[in-house]
Amino acid sequence: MTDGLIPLQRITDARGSLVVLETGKAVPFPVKRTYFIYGTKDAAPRGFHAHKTLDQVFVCVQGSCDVLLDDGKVKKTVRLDKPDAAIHVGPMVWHEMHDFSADCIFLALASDRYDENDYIRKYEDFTALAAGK
Ligand code: T46
Repeated sequence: MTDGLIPLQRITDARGSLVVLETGKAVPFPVKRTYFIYGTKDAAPRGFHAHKTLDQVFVCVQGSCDVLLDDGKVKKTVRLDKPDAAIHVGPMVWHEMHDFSADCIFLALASDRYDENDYIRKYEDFTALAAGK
């Protein structure tokens, strides 16, 4: 479902740190869209969907959150709490983001443009599709 945390190249010098997300290296697809989430209110959870075809890489460039991943068989939670560690979430993985820190900036790199038809937003639809029904 996910290979776990992807270490990102971090270059630190006397001026501070620079972290690299590069297609073909940490990002296993050409990036067509980037978005970020910040200013989360009362750690309100987000996500609660799977994508039919979209590949994404997520990183908390500031702060932290927990990402619950569910492929219909196995559930696991990955904590994102470093600006130099990302996760890859592929198609047909139900994902939820929980416990955002107040300062969290959650960055997403996506393999395609926004398309609401690519979302599976009902968990029962997801489990049926994941089971091949
Ligand atoms: C995901 C998780 C990690 C757009 O118009 N364009 C966009 O590129 C995106 C991402 C969203 N939107 C609209 C759709 C909704 O009206 O922004 C609104 C909020 O989106 P949503 O409720 O889907 O937000 P999250 O945080 O639950 O999910 C988002 C992404 O949508 C999703 O692809 O994997 O972050």
